[in-house]
Amino acid sequence: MAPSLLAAAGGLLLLFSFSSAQIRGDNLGLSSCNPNDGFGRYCPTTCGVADYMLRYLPNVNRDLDSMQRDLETIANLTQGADETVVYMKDSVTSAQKSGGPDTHFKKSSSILDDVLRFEKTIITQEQQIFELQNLITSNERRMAELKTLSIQLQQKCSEPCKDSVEIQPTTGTDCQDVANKGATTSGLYYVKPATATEAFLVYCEIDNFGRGFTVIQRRRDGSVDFRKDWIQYKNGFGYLSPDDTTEFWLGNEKMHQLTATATIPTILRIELVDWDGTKKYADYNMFRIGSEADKYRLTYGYYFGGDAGDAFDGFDFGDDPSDKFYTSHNGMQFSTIDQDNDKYDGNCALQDGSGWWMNRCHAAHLNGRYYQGGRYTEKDAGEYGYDNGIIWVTWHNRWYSLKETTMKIIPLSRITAGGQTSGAKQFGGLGDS
Ligand SMILES: [Ca+2]
Repeated sequence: MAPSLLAAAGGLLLLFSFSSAQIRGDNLGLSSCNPNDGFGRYCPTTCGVADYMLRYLPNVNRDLDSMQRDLETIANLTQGADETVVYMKDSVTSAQKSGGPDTHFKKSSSILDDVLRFEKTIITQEQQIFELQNLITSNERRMAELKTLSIQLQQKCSEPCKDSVEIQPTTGTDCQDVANKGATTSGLYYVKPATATEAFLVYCEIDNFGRGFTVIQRRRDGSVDFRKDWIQYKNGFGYLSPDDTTEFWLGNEKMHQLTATATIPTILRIELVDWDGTKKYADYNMFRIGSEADKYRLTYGYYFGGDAGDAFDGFDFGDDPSDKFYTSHNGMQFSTIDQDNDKYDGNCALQDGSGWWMNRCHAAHLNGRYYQGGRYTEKDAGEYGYDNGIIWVTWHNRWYSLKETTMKIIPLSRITAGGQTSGAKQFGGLGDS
């Protein structure tokens, strides 16, 4: 029994050290997985799988280590038993060798003691074996569970991940191009501006006039945290949805590609909804986002109209005569919590927890923190206590955070020709077109 147990223990040790080595091997490289939460709502990402594995690994490794220790203990005990057997054999031999009945009696009682001790050892070992068997069973069960989970994950990820999201077949350089090609439904489309190396997904808002707005920013319920770093603002974050139900930032690089190469002037339309459900808008002509080398600088020609007022031009808060100058946004570079490109001693983006074309700092701030109900105070604003909500100060003051925002672009020609009178009225129908 002892040798076979040893063999079994050895086999188990081998088996488990092999499995644990394998899992640890898989772990290599995954720990440096760079999370990218851009638009991956419907399929588990590589990072998601890695996170999942990493969460499981420590427990499994711990269990394996503890099993290994138990097995070593058992191996040691078995060796002890072997030694006892050898000792007993020796005792018997020496008893046989020595003569005299008296010595025989002494020897036999000593052998009896040894037998009793040995029996005790056996009982202890049996107990240990029983416990070990339980441990093995529970570990086997756990391994089986892990295998099932891993198979489930594999099944989820092996085929090209099938999103239930409908992506429209028409493609173009932007949403107006898509609409020009006959697309009439708002939804998700692939577009590829002239300088883009690959097509990317956008939400196109296509109205009854055949106008195709490319949506570049959407806030609606605070479900996405807009406190992101430079890379995230560059690549975009949040979620695109075919029914316009989610929040996102399309990404500075894509916004640059969409606007910088346009041959006709681009209109930026900003649509805002407050907590009473009132909707207002502001249009800017010749809207352009610079390259990353120029820190995605915002420029526009002029305020083109709207009923929300021209907050991009700055605002006189009454604190200082320079207020308006230092809160205007035209010509400002983009700043994030980790990249300070503003006109202020500190980092506006860090203090306000957002990414935006900060001056010193803002009169418009559509990537601000989401405040349910709208009204907030310096105290609510956290560590720095500055106005950090979703602000359009020519409509509501800076301690009022808007409920919904949309930033979308369209060629100027489509605003002025056909459906031009529908500017404000059309916005009245936001969401039901
Ligand atoms: Ca600064």
